[in-house]
Amino acid sequence: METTSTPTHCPYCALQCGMNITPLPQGGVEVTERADFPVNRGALCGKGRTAPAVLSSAVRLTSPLVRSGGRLVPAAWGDALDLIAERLGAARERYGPDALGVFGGGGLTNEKAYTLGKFARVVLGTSQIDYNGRFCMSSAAAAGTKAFGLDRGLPFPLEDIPRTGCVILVGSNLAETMPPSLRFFSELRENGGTLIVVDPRRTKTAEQADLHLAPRPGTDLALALGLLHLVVAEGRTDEAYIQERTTGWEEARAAAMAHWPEYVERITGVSVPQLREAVRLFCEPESAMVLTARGPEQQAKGTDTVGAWINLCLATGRAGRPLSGYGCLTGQGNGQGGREHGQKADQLPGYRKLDDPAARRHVAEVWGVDPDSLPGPGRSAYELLDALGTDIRTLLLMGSNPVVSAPRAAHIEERLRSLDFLAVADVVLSETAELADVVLPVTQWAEETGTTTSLEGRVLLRRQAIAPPPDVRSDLHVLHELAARLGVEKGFPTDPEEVFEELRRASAGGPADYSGITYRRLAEENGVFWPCPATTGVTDEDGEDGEDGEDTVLDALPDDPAGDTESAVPDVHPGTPRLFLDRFATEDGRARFVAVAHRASAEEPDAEYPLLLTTGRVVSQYQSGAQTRRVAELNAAAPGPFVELHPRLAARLGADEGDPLAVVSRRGRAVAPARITTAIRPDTVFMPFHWPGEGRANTLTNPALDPTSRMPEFKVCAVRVEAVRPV
Ligand SMILES: Nc1nc2c(c(=O)[nH]1)N[C@H]1C(S)=C(S)[C@@H](COP(=O)(O)OP(=O)(O)OC[C@H]3O[C@@H](n4cnc5c(=O)[nH]c(N)nc54)[C@H](O)[C@@H]3O)O[C@H]1N2
Ligand SMILES: Nc1nc2c(c(=O)[nH]1)N[C@H]1C(S)=C(S)[C@@H](COP(=O)(O)OP(=O)(O)OC[C@H]3O[C@@H](n4cnc5c(=O)[nH]c(N)nc54)[C@H](O)[C@@H]3O)O[C@H]1N2
Ligand code: SF4
Ligand SMILES: [Mo]
Repeated sequence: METTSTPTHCPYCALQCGMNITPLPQGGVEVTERADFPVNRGALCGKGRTAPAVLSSAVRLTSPLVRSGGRLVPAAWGDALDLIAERLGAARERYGPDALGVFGGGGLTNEKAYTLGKFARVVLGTSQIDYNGRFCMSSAAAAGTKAFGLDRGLPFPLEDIPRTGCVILVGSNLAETMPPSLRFFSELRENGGTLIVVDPRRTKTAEQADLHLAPRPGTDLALALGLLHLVVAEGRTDEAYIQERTTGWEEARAAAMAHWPEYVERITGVSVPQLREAVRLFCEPESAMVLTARGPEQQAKGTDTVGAWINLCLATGRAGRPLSGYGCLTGQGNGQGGREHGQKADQLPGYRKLDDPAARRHVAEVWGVDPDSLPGPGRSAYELLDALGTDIRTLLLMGSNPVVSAPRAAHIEERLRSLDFLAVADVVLSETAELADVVLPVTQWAEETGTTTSLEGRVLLRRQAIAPPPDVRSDLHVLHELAARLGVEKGFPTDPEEVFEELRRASAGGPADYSGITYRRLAEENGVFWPCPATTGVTDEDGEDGEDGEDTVLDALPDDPAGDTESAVPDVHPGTPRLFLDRFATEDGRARFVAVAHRASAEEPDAEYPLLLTTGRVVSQYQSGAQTRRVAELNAAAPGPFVELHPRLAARLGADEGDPLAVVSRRGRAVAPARITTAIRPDTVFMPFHWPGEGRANTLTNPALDPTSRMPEFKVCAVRVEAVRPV
């Protein structure tokens, strides 16, 4: 492999920070600054900086493992793949295709997510595929689609943030979860704009805010409705905008008016003067934004909650206008692209719907199959995991570690154990891989090429910088080999660019249209924002235009209005950094209000479980920790779980800093040391979810699902906390 440095992107979060990777003469690689990528301008958080440690880690997987005599033992690739194909084939024979489950991840590149979805539908013929993005931003995606007709996390680049007047950041702790992005908010404040943070905890992010609202977990819906009530009562609505660009205002207004400020104060614990101050800060400037993250979204009413925040934007004319809008801060490295290309239960590539006949025809033609052979929509992530060992007999898992990250995790662990057969492709022996019958060692980010789509909707090229270890193969190789063994010789290439070329055709004319994007463009430009249709049409193999006459969402979208994405290649679509400036992507071009009302969380405190548990992240660990718990520097900074609680609650329990506490919910019991701080409400405790074992937060969480998005309620459940007495 060459020894020069390669510009690429971080393997972890959706910011997809740019970095250079340089192989070192003594082996290993060095991460160096890459200042040309505008999102991070060279800055990296500790996770990104130390990501190479996982490449050279002694505990990374370097050979396939097959269970034998109860233990996982090294095996040859051919044998491991034969075994998987044989077991999947046998289960299909015996129980039918829907007994074969597939589970993917939002960290997988577009090429992998696309191929995994195609593999499930074309090779296995199963409807039972979903992925961990369901646990991430699915509520925001559902609400965005409802309101705007299209879900792209941010409808504008992050670079717009410093120039708006006010940002309300709802349930995002980006100072820990996307540290380099904090710069945009500091610049906002330097420019005279204001930042409002809504979080039950006074987080590092909340400390940066001009106003911090600390609602009781699970009450963001009431909070947003209370703010809208005040907007109306204070005459701050934008009537002309509502008339011209929206529908459904009367119903939404009536619903909001039932949420009097005093009533909202009682539900949320946010005082009326604070509500008024928030409305003033949001409404006075010419432009403003609302950004949500997992706080309000990971609730059994997440879709309605995000809908209520969008209502606030619409009523004040703050969507689809320059420097104004609603956005969701998507989380995983390819959290955006991962939800567009078909690993989701109800979806086909290009953000098409699996139950749409025109979409089925288009994609079936690209895949060279009969549209009627494509299965229908399957179960959502939690429901799929919950069905393991009953309806679903085998599982192929790529890019997730549900033993740590799924809600009600002890139950899901037991479901995984009850499978007839589990195959896991991973880079390390995750807690889920430990349960597998076959484990396949796959290449990591710096050892392979692929595209990701960042939280801005910017499609990026992650380039291979180094050669993988000898006995490690790519996920695409795994799917190619399994397809061949299951009788499908063609259509599963191992070359990512070849996959991307097909993805372009499959996405052409769909909402997330990538047909005008090529690897060459991605290499020459700093990414391209979708939608980016091909200006001349993408040619199918049979020589016909990829477009099949469906209505394209592009009819509803302006060309790059700011004109700031100059293409190096003439006569190509420049991509679309900013959406909705002329019209929304709905049929009539108008944004839709939703009429929603406050409702309680699925589980409210009672005498037995008097407190609320909420969960989230710390800066030095990533997700289930499968990767970051293998990095010494990160482990030193964040060695294990903890229970964050208020001094008053600690005093009541007789607990001192560091004392072990048992947190008990209806699902189970977890034990972790106390971390006492006035930064949390006295009625709430917080646990990060990055660790397995005794301190696993997800032993406690409630799998109550949002009726629309099927998102579990990670952010609220009822618990009691007990001091653990030495025996
Ligand atoms: N260090 C690190 N960074 C990450 C990740 C990681 O694991 N570690 N994961 C990435 C991924 S996939 C994601 S999805 C993002 C997540 O990024 P964030 O959404 O910023 O992360 P969380 O910590 O889950 O939740 C954010 C905040 O929500 C608050 N919260 C809890 N309950 C409520 C509530 O009811 N209402 C409101 N308004 N707020 C509430 C929590 O106190 C927390 O501070 O981070 C990405 N970046
Ligand atoms: N209590 C609680 N639980 C939560 C959340 C919360 O806020 N609170 N947040 C939820 C959210 S937002 C998310 S996104 C999920 C995430 O939780 P998980 O889905 O468990 O995500 P990761 O830990 O990133 O798991 C990725 C796994 O895939 C492996 N991997 C990485 N790259 C690749 C690749 O290219 N190919 C393959 N085959 N494997 C790869 C990693 O080593 C790791 O084992 O957790 C959810 N769980
Ligand atoms: S903020 Fe996210 S993308 Fe940037 S270096 Fe950290 S983990 Fe990587
Ligand atoms: Mo996420």
